[in-house]
Amino acid sequence: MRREEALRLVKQQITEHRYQHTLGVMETSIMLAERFGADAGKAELAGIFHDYAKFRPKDEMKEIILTQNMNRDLLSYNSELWHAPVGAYLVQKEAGITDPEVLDAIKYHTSGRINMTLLDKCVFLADYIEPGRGFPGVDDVREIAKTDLDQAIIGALRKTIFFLMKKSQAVYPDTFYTYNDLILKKE
Ligand code: DGI
Ligand code: FE
Ligand code: FE
Ligand code: FE
Repeated sequence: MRREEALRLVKQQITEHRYQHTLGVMETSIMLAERFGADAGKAELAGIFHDYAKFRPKDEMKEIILTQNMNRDLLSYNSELWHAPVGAYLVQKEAGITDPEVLDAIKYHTSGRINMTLLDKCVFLADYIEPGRGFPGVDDVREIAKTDLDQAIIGALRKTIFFLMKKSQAVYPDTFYTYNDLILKKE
């Protein structure tokens, strides 16, 4: 699918603010893919579609999680987590995206997963460091991202986990698994 067509489909689904974030993630995913050796075309497509389901009604997302046999644990955690796996399902169904690597990068863009692919990593990190993001400490992660993809993701996960804990929110287990996986693989 061409970039213009993909962007047109996504624009109908999300707010203008989220669309600007999407453009940032698209550009940053491509940049990271080129830097670290992932497929830039797949990074572009996954970046464009990563937040496709961000504004779907909770009821609809819940229904999809149940009927499509996704991990039901999701329903016990913050509904902010749901748009990632639901998005992967909907872009296949509604936008005709079939590439399993692209669909996985969308599916795991919020929590990460054990054994993330290079593409997963580029999209996950782009979501955190795209130019529109102003999280405290994001500049540290941007700096690390110039040279070390895994270390930058560890930094992003650490900040996300701290952020959730400070708000006394539950942390989804996959977020911890991703963090541990990358820490344990560090040489
Ligand atoms: O969709 P975006 O805002 O671009 O970013 P995202 O897909 O990374 O989603 C971030 C939201 O998800 C944010 O509100 C925090 C929440 N979140 C991320 N990881 C976890 C989480 N919430 C819980 N409960 N547990 C997590 O591990
Ligand atoms: Fe998201
Ligand atoms: Fe994220
Ligand atoms: Fe996003």
